[in-house]
Amino acid sequence: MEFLQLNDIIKSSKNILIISHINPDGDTLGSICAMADVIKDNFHKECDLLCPSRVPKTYEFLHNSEKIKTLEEMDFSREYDLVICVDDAALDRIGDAKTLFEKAKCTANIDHHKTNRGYADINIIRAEASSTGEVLCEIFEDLKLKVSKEAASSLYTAILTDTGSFRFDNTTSDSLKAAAHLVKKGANPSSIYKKVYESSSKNHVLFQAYCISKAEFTDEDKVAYTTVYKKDIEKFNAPEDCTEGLTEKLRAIVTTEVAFVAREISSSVSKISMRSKTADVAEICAVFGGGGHKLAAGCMIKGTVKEAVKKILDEIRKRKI
Ligand SMILES: [Mn+2]
Repeated sequence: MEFLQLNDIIKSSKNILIISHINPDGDTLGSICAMADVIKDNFHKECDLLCPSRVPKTYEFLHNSEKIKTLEEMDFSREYDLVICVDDAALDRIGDAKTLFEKAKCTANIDHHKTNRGYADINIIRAEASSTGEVLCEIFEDLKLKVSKEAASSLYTAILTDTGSFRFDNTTSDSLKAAAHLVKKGANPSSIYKKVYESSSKNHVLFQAYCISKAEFTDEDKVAYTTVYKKDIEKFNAPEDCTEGLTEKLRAIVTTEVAFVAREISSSVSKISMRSKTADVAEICAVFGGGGHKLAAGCMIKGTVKEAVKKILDEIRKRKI
């Protein structure tokens, strides 16, 4: 039903903007890049792509990535016929791009976060899907839209990264089926794997090793966490996305139940990234206005890194993990 609505609104819209979330990952970027290809190949329309933060170098290999605009490059007086939010659990996930969303004649929201409340005119939210990439596969297949090799590679990247290379508990037969389908369409698993996971800079790896070496373990080692300060990032000359994958490394320890990384954003704001083996960390992050998935969530906390760590530990202990 919503699929047809989306199909019709794409058909009747002259100008379309597709927006990823801030601090983008492979799912949101792979999904917006694939959408642009699919809309171009099937509806013969060029879409504008917008990422409200810098695109990590790792994802520059995605087809259309060079077309992704920054907020500075956008014309904010423009009224789009259609604005599509992709993998954006809530409107604050698109940052200042909200202005363009609010001005649009019609809006769509394609996502897989269970916390997504459906803030657009057309909402396609599949909480059971591993990734937004997987949701898009379902939409494109249902609407019988042509998916090129390039779009298939972007969608494969989206599913691969959100499932942690098909290892996380969100990996279902549907995600594997979607991935198989994309490989049939020309996505190359080994080449994409190398581009995503084996292209880190030396500084990035050394920085993560440093963060792990200073990790703290509490509550009989059930809780593992580390802290990341601006000065350390500068010292290692680490890239913007230097903490990507760090929390998973702490969760990989056999005794860990809950892992988190507290990163200094400014002197009064800290960013928390949480992972767990079974506990619902989305619920903990929601206490601070954040969200995500049961086993992978995040939030921003007002306070220094030290204060943020204390607040998170308090919430974890309240739940007797
Ligand atoms: Mn996602």
